[in-house]
Amino acid sequence: MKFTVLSIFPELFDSFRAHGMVRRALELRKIEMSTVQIRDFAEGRHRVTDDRPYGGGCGMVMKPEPLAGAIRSAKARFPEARTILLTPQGRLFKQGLARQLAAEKALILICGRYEGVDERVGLNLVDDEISIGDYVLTGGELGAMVIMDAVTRLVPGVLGGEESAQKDSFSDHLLEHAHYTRPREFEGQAVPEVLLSGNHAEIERWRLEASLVRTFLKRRDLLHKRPLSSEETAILTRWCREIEKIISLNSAPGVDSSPGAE
Ligand code: 4FV
Repeated sequence: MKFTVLSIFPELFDSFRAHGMVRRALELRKIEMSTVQIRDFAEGRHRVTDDRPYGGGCGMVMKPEPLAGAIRSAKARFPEARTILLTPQGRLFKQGLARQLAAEKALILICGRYEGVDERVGLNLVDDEISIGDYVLTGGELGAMVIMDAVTRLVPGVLGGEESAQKDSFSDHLLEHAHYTRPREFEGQAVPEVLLSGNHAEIERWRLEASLVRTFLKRRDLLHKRPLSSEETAILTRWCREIEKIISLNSAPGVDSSPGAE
């Protein structure tokens, strides 16, 4: 995977590429990452990259010419690259999109600044507009880092044996189960016995149920989107039975506990 990042603050990526998994992926040559100073494509002594908005209003807009120059120079180096503009108007970045992008050979990530970039850039030179969330940032650089981080860990060979993207949260639209490590007892809280049992089938069952519980409690919307495996159906059915038993045994007198009663 070859990343090219276009920004007026390319130095922002120096620390990002020098630490952790991204650094290792660069060292293993699993990814390449180059930054382009958009100002290098701006005219004039001051290499201006922004200007006042037509129609008035506050703030400045990123000029089309320097951006177009930077995009075309990056495309000349990586003709197969997908060009992505980071913008709140883009489609929301999620694990599924990360998997799609990880299948590309090269990505050109365009980082806007100011109030945004001239609309004609998006219309003619951009394949995808992506947002990392419904909030407004001062620049697209953090979005570019989010995408590069999430995509890099999906590049085969980047995550070592002990790590795997297969069992990620959202990899199957379930939140990940709880994780524990030493010590066995921390401030009076013990690690669930099953995890110390060495019984891998039991441990897998516990982890699946833990994921289902978490997803049910924290992100029920995810459960509505995915087909249930027979094992998951069995787990949820057992919960329903237990909940119905509790209701039938303990519901306050006079409360209509029949299924469907509000
Ligand atoms: C953003 C987002 C974002 C908008 C104007 C940069 C800013 C400024 N990018 N997801 N949310 N971008 O807020 O990706 O140019």
